[in-house]
Amino acid sequence: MPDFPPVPLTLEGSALLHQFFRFDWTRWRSCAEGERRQIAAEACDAMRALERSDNDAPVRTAIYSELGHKGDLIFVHFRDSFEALNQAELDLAQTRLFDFLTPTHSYVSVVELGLYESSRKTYEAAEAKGFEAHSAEWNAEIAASLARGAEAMKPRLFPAVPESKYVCFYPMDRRRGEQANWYMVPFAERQRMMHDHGMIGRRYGDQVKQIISGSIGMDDWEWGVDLFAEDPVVFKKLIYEMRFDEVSAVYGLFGQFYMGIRLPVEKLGMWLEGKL
Ligand code: 76R
Repeated sequence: MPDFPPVPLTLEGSALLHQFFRFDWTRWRSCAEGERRQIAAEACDAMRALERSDNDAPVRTAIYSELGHKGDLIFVHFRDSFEALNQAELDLAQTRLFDFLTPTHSYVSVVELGLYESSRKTYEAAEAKGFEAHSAEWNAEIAASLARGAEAMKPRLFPAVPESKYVCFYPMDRRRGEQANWYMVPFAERQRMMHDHGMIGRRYGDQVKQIISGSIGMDDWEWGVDLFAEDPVVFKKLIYEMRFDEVSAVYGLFGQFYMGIRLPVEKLGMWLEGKL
């Protein structure tokens, strides 16, 4: 087998921020009704601007009503750069509604397409041309291949936030234990396992939209998993089935799970009155 770098090539796209907040219902209810109405109207205007850049533009910030004790509201922001992402965070912080929100969690990551299949082809093609790994010609060959891939994959690298009713988010790692260590597994083995993973996933393709974001060096876990669906039970079925898949069964480590119900901006006012 050719001797190529162990790290698969990846393509990166949108910068992602997930924000999780607890809403201070007690303080909210103690506000005068007129003031509540004003704050809600102002928040809806701010959220409308965050949600889309204009009326016909795709969703770039989505709000979710969070289930369970972990929090009350989830804000998911997709932006073209980390500056734009931070600006969205700052814009939200300028609203008076923000005074009622306490962060419970957040997650920073970047949309990542892992290229196990094409990495091998790219590395092999560079080797066939006689380029030594990490030499100037080799770097140029890899960069050109990645640039072609980024162009072809643009819609997947810079997706809209899917408008599905439910979101499921959780962070995960690949195990680095004494017995099972993903990062010591030969490339071809990992490629095979990722292929099997993709085949299971594909069967759910019409029911679930997955967006994988990488967060190595950005947040506390290695990946963020976003699943979007119209039926929340599909999350359970898909994730359950994947638990039996080698790559999850042996190498998957999971953080906390968060589930939310989509709250289009038009419904934020109702939500603030305690109605979904
Ligand atoms: O992006 C692609 O469609 C290509 C195939 C593919 C890759 C490279 C793919 C397909 N995934 C990829 C990468 Mn995935 N995925 C998860 C989880 O709970 C668990 O056990 C795991 C959490 C789910 C539910 C899921 C769903 N995937 C990854 C990576 C990066 C790892 C790396 O590079 O080492 C992680 C961490 C990860 C985790 N995956 C799919 C799905 C689904 C539904 C698909 C099919 C998508 C489709 O074809 O529409």
